Amino acid sequence: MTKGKFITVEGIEGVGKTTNIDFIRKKIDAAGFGCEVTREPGGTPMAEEIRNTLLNNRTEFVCEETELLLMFASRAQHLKQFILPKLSHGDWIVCDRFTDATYAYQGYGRGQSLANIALLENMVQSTFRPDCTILLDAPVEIGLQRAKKRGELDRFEKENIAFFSRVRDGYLELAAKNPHRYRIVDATGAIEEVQQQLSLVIDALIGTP
Ligand code: Z5A
Repeated sequence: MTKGKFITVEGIEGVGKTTNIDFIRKKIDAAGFGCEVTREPGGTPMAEEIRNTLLNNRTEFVCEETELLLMFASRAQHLKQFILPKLSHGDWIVCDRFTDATYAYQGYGRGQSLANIALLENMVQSTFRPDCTILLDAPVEIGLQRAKKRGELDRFEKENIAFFSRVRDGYLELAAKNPHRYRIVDATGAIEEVQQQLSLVIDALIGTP
């Protein structure tokens, strides 16, 4: 059986990851591949418990190293319990955020060492990397306006514009460093316009062995 493809969807909050992932899944399904949708942090019962620990609002100060290590603890569980077995079974996986989010948020956003993140990435993933990373990109003000419409904000969503600007710039730098893997989609326009661009990206992936 051919190994499935691992597609990650990234971007700042509110750019439309959740909205567009179902569209991507339907296109892959229509091409005749099994497709699973998952997310990070989370994706298995234990990893979802770690997600709650990470996202819950709390009065206790959260140490940056604790946040970074919990992201990778959740990822290790998700990768070994869910992602790798599904891919070897031939399924495609669309994942709402993965390790690029750690570089963007904990690295560029919080200022944690990118070299330490790379060490943890190699420890948890060895050489495993996404086949394609779709970066939904929009100005921070647009993303935050859309995210706020949804109601109560989690611990990350309460960060300020300067933080999200660093995260967005970080993603764009990661995309520039990894052009073979990244596809940037302009997420500023209407949903139909965004999905036209996504169609081209997914069609190209489906057509690639
Ligand atoms: N995090 C981290 O720090 N490090 C890591 O390694 C990982 C994660 C993996 C949880 O992520 C948090 O964890 C996240 C980063 C951190 N921080 N935050 N905040 P998450 O992915 O679960 O949560 P999120 O980023 O907050 O996702 P989101 O806010 O749900 O955004 P979204 O999925 O990109 O947006 P959406 O829900 O699809 O759309 C938002 C609204 O906009 C909704 O009402 C849509 O109908 C609307 N929308 C979407 N597209 C459009 C267009 N094109 N036009 C108009 N309106 C639109």
